[in-house]
Amino acid sequence: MMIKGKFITLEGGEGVGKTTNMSFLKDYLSLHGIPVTLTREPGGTPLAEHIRILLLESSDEVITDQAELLLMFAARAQHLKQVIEPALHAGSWVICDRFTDATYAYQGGGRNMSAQAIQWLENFVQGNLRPDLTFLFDAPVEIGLKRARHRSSLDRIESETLVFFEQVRRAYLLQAKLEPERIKVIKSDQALIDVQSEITRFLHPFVFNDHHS
Ligand code: T5A
Repeated sequence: MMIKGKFITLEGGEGVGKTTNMSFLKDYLSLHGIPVTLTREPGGTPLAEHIRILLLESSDEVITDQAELLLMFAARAQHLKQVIEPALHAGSWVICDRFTDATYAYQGGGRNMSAQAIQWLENFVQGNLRPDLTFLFDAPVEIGLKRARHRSSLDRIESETLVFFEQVRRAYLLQAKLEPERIKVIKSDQALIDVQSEITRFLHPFVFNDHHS
């Protein structure tokens, strides 16, 4: 079946503003008559949301790195079949708060899991499906963590060390360097209005080239 919608993902470290800017993106697309589906990872379906709880809740049992990686992809497999692919086939644009770039950054960069293993799972679970456009919200680690801490108590992954989050940030920025066409880096340690004008600068040509051509 042909994919008619576009797949946009929002990425970045903790508290950098992905969720805050999701409604801005939705409003922009809706204003241009584009149907939008909003979703998130890990999560997006009842089963995948259960997996999210398993992943983010602190527990006495230490989750192994391999189990964490496989749970991320188990949630993703369900989410893709139940939500993302049907929406794209129906012509909706999908905006997803985190996707596989987060796996490369957190499990790859943060946990040092092999990129080949992640790539194998990516191909197995997603086939050819990749995001069409990704916004990477980037800010110094301390700023994002401070915002996240201010918003609510920290979950299992948010309670990792600063070194871990520096590795995550480095991995994300490296991905953006390797794929500059798809991944647009948004400087997120500035006022929200400036963050959103940067988003618009990239989103506008994307919408007009792809939707109105
Ligand atoms: N994970 C996920 C993996 O390890 N591997 C994977 O494959 C996937 C998919 C959950 C965790 O799962 C991990 C990564 C995560 O640790 P999540 O729920 O998306 O993923 O995680 P968080 O990053 O924790 O989500 P947050 O909601 O904390 O961060 P956001 O969405 O980036 O930030 P947001 O929008 O909630 O903003 C945080 C606060 O900052 C303020 C907001 O008002 C809010 O209070 N804010 C600003 N303040 C000032 N200036 C600005 N420009 C601001 N922008 C936002």
